[in-house]
Amino acid sequence: MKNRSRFHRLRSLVACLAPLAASLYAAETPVAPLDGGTNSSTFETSNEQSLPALGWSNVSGAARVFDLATNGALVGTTPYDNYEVQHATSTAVAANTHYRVRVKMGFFAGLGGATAGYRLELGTVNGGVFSQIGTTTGSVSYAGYIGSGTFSGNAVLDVNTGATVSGDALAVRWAQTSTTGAGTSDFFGIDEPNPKWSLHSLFGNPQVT
Ligand SMILES: [Ca+2]
Repeated sequence: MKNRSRFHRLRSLVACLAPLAASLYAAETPVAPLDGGTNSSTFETSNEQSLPALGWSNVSGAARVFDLATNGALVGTTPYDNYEVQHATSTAVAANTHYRVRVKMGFFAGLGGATAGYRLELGTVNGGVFSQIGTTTGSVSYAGYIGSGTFSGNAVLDVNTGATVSGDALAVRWAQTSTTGAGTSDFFGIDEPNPKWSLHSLFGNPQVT
């Protein structure tokens, strides 16, 4: 009887904790200023701006904010050339925190046929030096014209920090690492970069949405 009673108490405790876990899943806060609403995230500038612009800078190659279409995005300056960009945020890295970085990707091209590789990183910047916390890579195949709002893929990076962190400002890096090249879609780039943080959950990280 005693063991059965303990079992019931444990089951009640789990039932009580479930809503708490659900609320932790939902509690994601944007990393300013990449909040999904400012032009640093949306690139809706109604013009073309070479980097550095809107807090973004070139790491390698050359890129630009391009909004001479319905939807603005951040793309390379030279067709097919690989490039890497960075945004140093105004938010310091925190200990024991879950970060999720999302970015949409696509091609400023009417011509199909390309598959492009990418690398997405979260890190910190101190004195211009980038220190990586986490990274993910993948590839995206052409699905339509990003200028009219058709995205070809999404990247999601999940990172958990430990008990000790630098306290430096968070930074997001994204790179085009490969492309099919001439005769296929050019100008592969990003839109709506939107890193968020949430508390660690004892029940695992939230599902990708
Ligand atoms: Ca946009």
